[in-house]
Amino acid sequence: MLPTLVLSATATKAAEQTAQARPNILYIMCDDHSMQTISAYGSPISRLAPTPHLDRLARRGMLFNSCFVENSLSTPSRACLMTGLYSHQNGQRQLGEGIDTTRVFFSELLQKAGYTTAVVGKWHMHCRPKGFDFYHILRGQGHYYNPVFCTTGQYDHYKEETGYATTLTTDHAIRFLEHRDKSKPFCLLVHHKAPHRNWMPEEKYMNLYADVEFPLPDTFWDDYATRGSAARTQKMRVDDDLRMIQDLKVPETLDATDAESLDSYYALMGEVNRFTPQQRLAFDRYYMPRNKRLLEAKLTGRELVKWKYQNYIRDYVAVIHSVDESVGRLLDYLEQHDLDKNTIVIYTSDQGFYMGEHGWFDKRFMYEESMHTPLIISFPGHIKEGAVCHQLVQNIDFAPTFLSLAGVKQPKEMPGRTIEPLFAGTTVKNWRKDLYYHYYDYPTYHLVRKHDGVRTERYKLIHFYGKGGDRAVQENKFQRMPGTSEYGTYQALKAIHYFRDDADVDYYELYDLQTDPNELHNIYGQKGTEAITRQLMKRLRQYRRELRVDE
Ligand code: SGN
Ligand code: CA
Repeated sequence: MLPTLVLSATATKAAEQTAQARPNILYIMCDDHSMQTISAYGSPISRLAPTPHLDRLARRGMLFNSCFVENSLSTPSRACLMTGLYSHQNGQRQLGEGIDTTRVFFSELLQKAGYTTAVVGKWHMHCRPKGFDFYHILRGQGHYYNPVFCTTGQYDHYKEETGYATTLTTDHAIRFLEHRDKSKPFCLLVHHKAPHRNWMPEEKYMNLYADVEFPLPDTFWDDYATRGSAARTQKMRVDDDLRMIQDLKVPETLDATDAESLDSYYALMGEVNRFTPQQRLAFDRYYMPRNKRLLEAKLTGRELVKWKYQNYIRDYVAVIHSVDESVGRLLDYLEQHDLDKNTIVIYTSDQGFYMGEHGWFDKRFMYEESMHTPLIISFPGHIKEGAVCHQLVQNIDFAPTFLSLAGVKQPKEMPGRTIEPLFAGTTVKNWRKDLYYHYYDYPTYHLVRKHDGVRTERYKLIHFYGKGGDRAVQENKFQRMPGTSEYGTYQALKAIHYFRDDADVDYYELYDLQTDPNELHNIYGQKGTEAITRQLMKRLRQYRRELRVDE
């Protein structure tokens, strides 16, 4: 027996040494964080609300200018991250039910390969965390203030914690780092709830941007003149769909005779009633005088819309300020514990977000601000400081990247590829030239129609399709299944006649991103576009066929 024991001890030691040579992975993902609000990307909004710690990360590593999601919505995006599969392959097409839990999560493979794995913050999947040694996760969308979390071994048993979600999530991340098994490399996913709607800033930052006037995006007053109906029938407009009470935090506008107004009031009070007296004081101190000024000003028309825009952005970037601080705390921790050299740090979001472009908030569309997502990676010794990458990356690539960093073979069924070759900073020749996108979550909040399409470096072809209202439900598995959250959402929206005017749609749009980066001119069907349209149509059909999208 002795020789075997000796052998296995040696083998364990060797395994530990190889494990230590592999990098730690720190993956930080926000919920709905737009590139427009990260100053490293340089947009006008971000210049007025800078993010010094995210910029520090970018200076230490690589800023990706062309990272895209495959389905711009939270749970589908997370399912894509965990499985490395497109939505139709992992089952998570819509926001509620869907994930095929028989699919392998990359965390399981890393764990088997000797990594200590952890996830903290917003999980937002309709299943238990799989393949994690440690988890400390929020319930569903989570709350900003005094949220409830459940922890390893106690899935679904939630306990309230006093404080702000971003800070608490960071505390739990650091606690994991402190108590982890230090003989193994780690993979830690820090998933913030922030800056998801209704954009509740931390009490000390509520008034941070109170006096800043943000510029309106060039496309703010877009009239959708050249587009099909989907851009017009959505409900995600800053003017009509931002709720005065819940989103803009003006409970004084309550109209108790109106069901939607009451609903919005209860939703805001659901948040406000969670406050400690001190948090409540901070909220009242900022929002009450601001609201008083608004009501006295009796704004109407475009002036009121501009007020909504300013206050939407102010809250959103104040929420980002706490996220940026969290990034700073995590980077400091790595430096102070000599972990910065052998840790790859990845910062991204589950999708992009409209900061008033085309008059919108929210996401879902294949138009740039939503499909495009931030990606910043630092990896000392492997990525040169201050590098920029323009090549096309998609969230199906994250799982393959983590696996290759850990020396694990990529399962055949994962369609993405590791982005490690891009780290060298030179153009990789045999890299992908286009991406496939598919959004399915209709009919539901914001009424964005189903669509799929192809984006190349220069062009974008989108196909909007699907039946209207009730008949669309027949196409969606979970929406017609009583007991599911999809069904519940549908019934609630139907009760307020949300889908009243829906028609069937089936049409294409085409954009030339080089001459029209704001996607204001749909050129589909125009003279001179025949060849490129044919080419993109062919590619789209090829994607659908190869990926077996319709099966
Ligand atoms: C909630 C939000 C929507 C948002 C979805 C999905 N409404 O339903 O505005 O689009 O989440 O967001 S809210 O009034 O409840 O805030 S996602 O990031 O989870 O996909
Ligand atoms: Ca999201």
